[in-house]
Amino acid sequence: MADDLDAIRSELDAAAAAADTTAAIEAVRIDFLGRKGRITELLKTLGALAPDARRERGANLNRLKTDVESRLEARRRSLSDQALDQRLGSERFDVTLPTRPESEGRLHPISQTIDEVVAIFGEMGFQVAEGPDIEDDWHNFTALNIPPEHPARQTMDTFYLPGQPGAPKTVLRTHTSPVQVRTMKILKPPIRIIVPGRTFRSDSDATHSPMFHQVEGLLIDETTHFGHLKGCLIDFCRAFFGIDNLPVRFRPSYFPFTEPSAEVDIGCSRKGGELKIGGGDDWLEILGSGMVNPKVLENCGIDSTKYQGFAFGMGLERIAMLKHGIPDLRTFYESDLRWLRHYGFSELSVPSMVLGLEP
Ligand code: 2NL
Repeated sequence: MADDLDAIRSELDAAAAAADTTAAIEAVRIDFLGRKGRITELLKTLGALAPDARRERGANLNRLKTDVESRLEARRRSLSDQALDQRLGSERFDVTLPTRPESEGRLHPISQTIDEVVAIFGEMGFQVAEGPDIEDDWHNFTALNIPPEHPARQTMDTFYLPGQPGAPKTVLRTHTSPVQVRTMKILKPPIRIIVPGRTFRSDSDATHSPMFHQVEGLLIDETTHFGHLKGCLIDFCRAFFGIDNLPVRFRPSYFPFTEPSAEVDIGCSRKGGELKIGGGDDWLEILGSGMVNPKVLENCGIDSTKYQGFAFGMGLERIAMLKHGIPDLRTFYESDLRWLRHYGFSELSVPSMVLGLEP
């Protein structure tokens, strides 16, 4: 009786070996195990046997059935391995080929300088704040203790927008300070922010553009004092210009929004008309600063008997020109691609002066 099963087994071996597509393998499966398949038909005859014979024949048939399944599965796997080997043998991929040329864009020196300044103050715990280019008179001037008769308010310095009758006067912000004003009105101290952004003044010549960029900073806490202002700005100047022992000098000055106020100079030399930052016996002004005037704190809803702080501001074009030797302010806004290729920065260049803060 088992002989007929051995015969089926050898027929299976031949059929499986001959099947060289998945469709052919499926046809073999149907031939043996399908609803009218040869093994299926044999299983149907079991009922006619005596119990002992049925048990033995049943076990043999079931073994044969699983053998068919595993034989066909092995055949399927061997076919797909063969197909893969063939692809790997015929397809070639040259990993030594150079990549296709791609043109990499450049970061504008203003964007790069903002990134650098943000990286340095970010290390010191400052956050970046932003606000609108169009401001009302109160946020741009009044809150900052800039009196109505102050020359900065004159039309010759400020772009006034055509107003609506009865509505507050609006201007293109002349500095980024209104963003600090808005932040003080919203946040409770301690406050540590820097505000980079576009600013506007009605002024245009070789060293002034009607649109330019500033970064201002503000730090307010209960015990903040002038020593903190000095330490913070000395660290900034040294990190930004990448010179560890850069001389930094604080020179008394006046701003309506700070008291006392100081201009900050860095050491430089001007030999033979060439400016060199660092050594030498000359000074170069790079930013303005001071302790926030208590009137400004009160205007912004901060208790000036409990809190005090310092603020500073600088022109981004100016510090970018000094650091990178860019001679002409007007070239910043000409969108000349040759200029950008020369003075621009790769997006992959990480602001390196973060390391300048390390001891
Ligand atoms: C400069 C001088 C400065 C500030 C900006 C400021 C802002 C608030 C309160 C107090 Cl909300 N001060 N800003 C303070 C001192 C100097 O800028 O030469 N900028 C180009």
